Amino acid sequence: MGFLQNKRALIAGVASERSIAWGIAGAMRREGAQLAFTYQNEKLRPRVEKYAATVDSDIVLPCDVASDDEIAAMFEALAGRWDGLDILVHSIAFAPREELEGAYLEAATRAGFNAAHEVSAYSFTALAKGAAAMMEGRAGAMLTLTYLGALRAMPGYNVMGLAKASLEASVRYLAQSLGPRGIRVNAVSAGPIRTLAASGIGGFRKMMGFFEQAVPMGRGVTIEEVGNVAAFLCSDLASGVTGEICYVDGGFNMVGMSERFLEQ
Ligand code: NAD
Ligand code: 0WE
Repeated sequence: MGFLQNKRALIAGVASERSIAWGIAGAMRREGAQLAFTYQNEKLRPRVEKYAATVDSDIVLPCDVASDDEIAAMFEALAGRWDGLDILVHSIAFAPREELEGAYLEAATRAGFNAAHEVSAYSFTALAKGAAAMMEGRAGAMLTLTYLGALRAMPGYNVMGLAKASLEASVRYLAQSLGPRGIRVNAVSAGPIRTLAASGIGGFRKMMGFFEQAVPMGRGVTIEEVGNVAAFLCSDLASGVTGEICYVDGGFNMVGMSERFLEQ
C-alpha cells in the first residue's frame, strides 16, 4: 500500500511533462493518491487533460491564480467532485520576461515587481484560503516550490528572488496560521531543472555548468527526485514537519567552495 493511499491532492502548475508539478503528480499517484489538476489558460487545457488521464484523473479545472474569481470558481467546482481535500501543491511562478534580464536595479519596475509578487508569492496564500476550507477535520498538507535565489543573489533571477523570499516567509506564516487546524505547510527548494520556466531564461546552460561544478552530487536533480520529497512532505510520514524549506538540490545550497574547481 502506498503512503498516500486515500489522500486527495490538488496540483496547480502542470504545463508540460517536464514540469516539476508533473514529477510530483507521478510520485503522489504511485503512492496511491487521487489527483486533481488546474491549468492556467485554455491553451494548456487539452495538454493537462491528456496528462491527467494517464494518472487516472478526470478532474481538470481552469485557474489563473491572478484572479480571485477563477480561484473561487475552481474550488466550487472541486467541492462538487470531492467532499474534502488532503493535499495542495502550488508549483507556479511568473515574472515579466524583461524583469529577468540584466542587473536587478536596471530591470526592476513597479509593475513587474507587483506582477511577480502577485503570481509567484500571494497566489499560494490565495489558494491556501480555498484549500483550508476543504481540509477541515483532515490532516491536510500544503506544499510550494521555491529556489535558492530567495536567499542568495543570483544573476538575472532579480525580482523573482524577492518574490521567492516572500513565498518562503508565507510558508512560515501559513504554517503558524494553519497549525491549530492540523494543516501543515512546507516548501521544496529545488536545484535548477530544465523546464519551460527555466528554458525561458537566457544563459541557463552556463548557470547549469556552474551548478554542476560546485554541487556535491556532481549532477542536477530530476523532477522525479523533487516529486518523491514532495510526496513524503505531504504524507502522514511527515506529520511532525511544518514551516520548513526542504532542499532537493544535490547539496548545492550548503557548499562554500567548489572542490572540482580546485582540482582543475
Ligand atoms: P513550468 O513552466 O513547468 O511551471 C510553471 C507553471 O506556472 C506553469 O504550469 C504555468 O502555467 C504556471 N503559471 C504561471 N503563471 C500562472 C498563473 N497566472 N496562473 C496559474 N498558473 C500559472 O516550470 P517549473 O520549473 O516546473 O516551475 C514550477 C515551480 O518550480 C515554480 O514555482 C518555479 O519557481 C519552481 N522552481 C523551478 C526550478 C527550475 O529550475 N525549473 C527550480 C526551483 C524552483
Ligand atoms: O523560478 C524559476 C523561473 C521562473 C520564471 C521563469 C520565466 C521564464 C519566462 C518566472 N517567470 C518567467 N517569465 C517568463 O517570461 N526558476 C527557479 C528557474 C530559474 O530562473 C532563473 C534561474 C533559474 C534556476 C533565472 C536566472 C537565474 C537562474
